[in-house]
Amino acid sequence: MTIKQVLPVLTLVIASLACGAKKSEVVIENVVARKPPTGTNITAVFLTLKNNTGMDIALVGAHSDVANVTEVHESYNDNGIARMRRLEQIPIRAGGELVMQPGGFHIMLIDLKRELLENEQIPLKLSFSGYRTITVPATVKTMGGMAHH
Ligand SMILES: [Cu+2]
Repeated sequence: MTIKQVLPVLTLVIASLACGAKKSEVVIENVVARKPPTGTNITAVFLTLKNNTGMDIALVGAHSDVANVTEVHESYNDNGIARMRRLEQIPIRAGGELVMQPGGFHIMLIDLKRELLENEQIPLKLSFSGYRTITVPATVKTMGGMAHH
């Protein structure tokens, strides 16, 4: 076999291994904590979550050691005014995806205990109903315009 013949085979093997590892799992990616503007002690975390468990689950809570209070939030538009509210849970169907992004779902870090540094990784613990608790690293990044609380 030439290298040109081997490479596609290798790629397939690696792809199927990666899929195998993610089977029956909750997969969380792109976990970013917005670097709070100077003088503020509140910020939001965004992420993408894929429910590959084959069961309906729900995100029911979050915790991070860097904040005194961590809440699951949703941004919404109230007659042209951007507001947020706390959610008791966010259901994620079997095979479904939860996208947390500016203007929508997010995790709110309230009353930060210390400054967050650019590119620092902070641990974020996510609690579910129907699934085990997961801790993922959130990378602190400066992000463009989103309304404050
Ligand atoms: Cu919020």
